Amino acid sequence: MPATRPTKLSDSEISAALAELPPSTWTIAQGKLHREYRFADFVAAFGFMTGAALVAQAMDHHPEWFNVWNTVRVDLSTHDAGGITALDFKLARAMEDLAARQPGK
Ligand code: H2B
Repeated sequence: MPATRPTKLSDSEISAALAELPPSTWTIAQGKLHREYRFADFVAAFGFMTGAALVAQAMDHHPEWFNVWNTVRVDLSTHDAGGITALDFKLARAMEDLAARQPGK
């Protein structure tokens, strides 16, 4: 683990960071940064997850997620900090870039 991990963001910091993401994509649900992706099919969904897994491992910051066929539901929070941190927004932005490279529904 790096010597310093980001600290939990305040509600106003979260609102500001959400506003930087594409509209109507990520929300806050149960204290986590949440998004549901729909892809063309399972291969596209799993392609996205494969890319995201490599980014997550490189960041040492891992998503909670659920996949069924073309759908991937993602919940991001920083367990070590007990909430949402800048790392969650960094991973969300990387996921947006990866999702844009997969065929959508
Ligand atoms: N992922 C997430 N989402 N939150 C964490 O606090 C976290 C992680 N901590 N991945 C990392 C791993 C930690 O457990 C290791 C030891 O660095």
